[in-house]
Amino acid sequence: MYLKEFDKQQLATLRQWCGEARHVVLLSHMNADGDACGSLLGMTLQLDHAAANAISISPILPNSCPRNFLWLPQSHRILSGEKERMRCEQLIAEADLIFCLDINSSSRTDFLQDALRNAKGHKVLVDHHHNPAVDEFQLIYSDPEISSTCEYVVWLSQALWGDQYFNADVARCLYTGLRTDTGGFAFSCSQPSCFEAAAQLVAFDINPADIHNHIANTFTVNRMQFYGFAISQRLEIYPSKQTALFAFSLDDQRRFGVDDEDMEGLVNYTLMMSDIQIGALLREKEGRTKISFRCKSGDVNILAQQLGGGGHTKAAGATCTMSFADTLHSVKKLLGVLNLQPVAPLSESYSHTALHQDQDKERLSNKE
Ligand SMILES: [Mn+2]
Repeated sequence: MYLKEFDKQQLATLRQWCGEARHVVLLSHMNADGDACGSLLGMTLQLDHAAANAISISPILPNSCPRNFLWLPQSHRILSGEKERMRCEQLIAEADLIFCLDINSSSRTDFLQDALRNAKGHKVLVDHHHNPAVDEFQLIYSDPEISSTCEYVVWLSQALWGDQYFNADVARCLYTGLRTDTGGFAFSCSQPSCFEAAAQLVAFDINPADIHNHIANTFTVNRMQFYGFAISQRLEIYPSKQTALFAFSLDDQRRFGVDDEDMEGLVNYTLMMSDIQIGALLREKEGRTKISFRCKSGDVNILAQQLGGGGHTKAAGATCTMSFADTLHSVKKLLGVLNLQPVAPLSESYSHTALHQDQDKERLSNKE
């Protein structure tokens, strides 16, 4: 049975802060993923009981809860910094206890970072990214060896309160982050503790198949057609460098009416090819380009850092304000594929008709 070691004095302090807090805020990062939403809500639901003297408990995301995670218990409580900036900034300023989840620094909260930095309340970090900004928080629970922030919340809340505030809703939230941050228990889960946490959560009679459907089987027709276009027309494959990349201009995205949420996960398709070790995805936005890196071996965090970004060893990202073309040039240079010719994409005209014509020709030549 896994038992994470925690400093007893720090636990006592945090337990006391939770018990005494009048206004609690929970915050996670811009463009929240399953781990951000799951840890935010999993912690909120426990604090509903653990923070017995709290008048308000406010989970906040810089932008809204993604459509994919609106099914999570109590997701309606999540406040959107984008939609209610003044209210969120005021809540952050007035909070006497602030939990920062799945971020390693205030800057990950984007336009809320000044409010967070200036806040007077106790700040507690719970996270699994590298290089936490140690000066910005009074208590730091950070471990890059742990699969997900949701897993961390499992161990931390058990150390704080035992199982008393766990229930099926909490378990659904936390299992979601465990599942999404490990790609369905495929990566970042080499520690047995990840599976032990999952086992404990499943014991609360949650339905993993149901959660899988909520997370994975959510495509719209537009999104599916965009994926077809992406793979046939916008996937550059460089076998000699074991590298593949997608690059989407604003026009590409408008043509199919897709947004960031629709492109979430597409970068992982690069690694579905057995010979590919590193994949990248570039998305042009207004005045900037967002880049995501993934790898099976090696370290893409180093690549992302060279573009001013960061993340994990196997999954990292950056945002560049250069033109889309210049960003693509820089990324290709970093990946060592700048002057290489990618495997030719399937042509637009390579349709069913073209295939039949080829077969007809073949039949004719066979006759001769
Ligand atoms: Mn995470």
